[in-house]
Amino acid sequence: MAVHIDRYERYWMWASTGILVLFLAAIVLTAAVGSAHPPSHVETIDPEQVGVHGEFASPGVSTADGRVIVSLRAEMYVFRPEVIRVPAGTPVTFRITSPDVLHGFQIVGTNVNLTVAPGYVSEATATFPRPGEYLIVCNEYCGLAHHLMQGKLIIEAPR
Ligand SMILES: [Cu+2]
Repeated sequence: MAVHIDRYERYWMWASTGILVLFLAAIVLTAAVGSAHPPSHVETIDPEQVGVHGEFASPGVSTADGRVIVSLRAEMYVFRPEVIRVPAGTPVTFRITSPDVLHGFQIVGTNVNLTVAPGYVSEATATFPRPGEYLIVCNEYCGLAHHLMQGKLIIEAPR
């Protein structure tokens, strides 16, 4: 006994299956060709040890094999260091964590925008082609003086 499926119902079944296949193919294609991946960088840290030892106890700019690494602490209500100086035209990796509550790290006018959660290290890499200055703001409400929490990124001409 054959099940009767209405012609239009059959069309829509094929169409919806086709759309699913198309969307799956788009995910596979962007992952393989465009290197688009879901955020999976998970690095944990003991928030009580952040200010005691390790790179976040003495945050700042360091250089390792041609890469510039900026270690930062976001805490109520300041970024440490408050002023960051990096060279133009070099990839800069920002590594940031929090010893207290949730903060944000947004370099205004760029696509660097990280959520800074205690217990985790957030990381982003960006290259700044021209010398200049950027404002850094905390964009997660972190307490009464949240609106005062800001920093400055200075891009210097390479020497
Ligand atoms: Cu804040």
